Amino acid sequence: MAVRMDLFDSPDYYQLDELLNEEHLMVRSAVRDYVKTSISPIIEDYAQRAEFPQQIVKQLGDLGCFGPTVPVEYGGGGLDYISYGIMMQELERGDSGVRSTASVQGSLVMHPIFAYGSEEQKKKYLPKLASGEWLGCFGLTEPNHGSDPGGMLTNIKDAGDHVILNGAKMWISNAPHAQVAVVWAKNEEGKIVGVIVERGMEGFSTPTTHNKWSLRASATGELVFDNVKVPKENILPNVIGLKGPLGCLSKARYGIAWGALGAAMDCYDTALRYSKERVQFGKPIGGFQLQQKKLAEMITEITKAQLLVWRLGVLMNQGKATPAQISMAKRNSCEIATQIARDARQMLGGMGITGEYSVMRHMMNLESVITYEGTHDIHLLITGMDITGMNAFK
Ligand code: TGC
Ligand code: FAD
Repeated sequence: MAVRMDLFDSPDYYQLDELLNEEHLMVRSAVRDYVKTSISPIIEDYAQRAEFPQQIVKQLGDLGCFGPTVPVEYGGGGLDYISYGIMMQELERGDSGVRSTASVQGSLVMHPIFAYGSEEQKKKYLPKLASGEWLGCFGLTEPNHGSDPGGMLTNIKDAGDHVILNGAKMWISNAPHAQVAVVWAKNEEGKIVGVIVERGMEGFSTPTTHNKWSLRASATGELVFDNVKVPKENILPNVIGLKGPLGCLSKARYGIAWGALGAAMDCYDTALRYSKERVQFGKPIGGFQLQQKKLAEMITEITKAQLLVWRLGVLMNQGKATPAQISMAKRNSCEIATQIARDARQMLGGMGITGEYSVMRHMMNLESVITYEGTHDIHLLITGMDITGMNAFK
């Protein structure tokens, strides 16, 4: 079953396009065209079958969606953070799983290699990851350490010219198809380090996670390390401690703040169009006050969130955005997108539960998006700690 023809028209209630430069608009137009022609026609089928559309890896690489802020000399796009945000918004407008593929590759795999890697590591991995020749994944979460990654048990032990890696990661996006994994593990001093693990290393396996009702077109898996011999040259030399993975999460959370908004915009646009076409009691349902309330609240929240992520993008470009500011935007976009998807689904009545429209898929996807990269509650506590100076986590 294919989703209906993609008629998406982006809401711009406060003329925010005037805040974008020519490069931003070109990026948006290229990614929007790609989503309309290559994602919307196929994504519903893949989601229904719970299958990852592997062809998108090369396509996203060709389009420049992997590592857009990484310098051109390493295969990245050399673009600014607003362009990166717009890309994530447009991809997630199509499907959160497609955006996930790009966020993981760019922010969680290429970024740590770029920011913390040796020159040899950068030259070896970044161009292949940027082009989509290789797919990467990021292993932080463990079965018993999700919100509290600092307690991780995965570990490395020194064995001369290599280390021995043991442990397990779970809920890892892209894992079943990845050639490369950036894995966070404790060394013998109990300090967290990043290790690049390649498919084919003996003792390394990536079992698929089945039975998801969310992000069905994104492949999720485990990373299992059973005495894996990893050459020491695969350890990221320039970072130690939890700030390594958390620094990557800041980049990815920024992308999600824009991305979840894309899903919200698609749900709003779909509900608005439907409300003008669907007639009950002799008039379009958009003429009833209760439906207008939903639409009016959706566009208000979308407009507020658009302003928030745009300003955050400016701060990112200036190197001034704080992790707590990023948390606020990630949390807000996920919250409003989840609510908008639920309201849009109701506005579509029975049709809203079918794959004929994108809203139920977005609604289910957003349950993952509001959970991964730090849950809704964790981001609230980050804001709470930032404004009070008191830590309510522990
Ligand atoms: P805490 O003591 O607060 O911090 C440890 C060190 O890290 C620094 N730091 C950050 N650095 C950069 N960016 C950030 N966002 C940072 N947040 C903290 C901090 O300054 C400190 O540095 P230093 O030099 O003093 O050592 O750490 P904690 O153990 O108390 O934990 C804090 C907490 C709970 C906020 C954090 O661990 C957290 O964010 N938990 C949520 C876990 C999470 O987000 N996991 C995501 C897994 S990856 C994923 O979900 C990918 S989905 C991808 C997709 O498909 O799109
Ligand atoms: P828990 O940490 O067990 O939390 C359970 C509940 O307790 C939550 O509501 C949480 O908010 C709450 N809670 C926890 N601590 C506190 C506290 N101190 N105070 C108040 N409430 C608290 N991880 C990766 O490393 N790489 C990936 O690529 C990746 N991809 C993912 C893809 C999908 C589809 C999903 C669902 C997850 C993915 N994750 C990934 C894992 C994700 O980051 C974690 O699921 C998330 O961080 C939450 O961890 P948890 O599931 O263990 O929940």
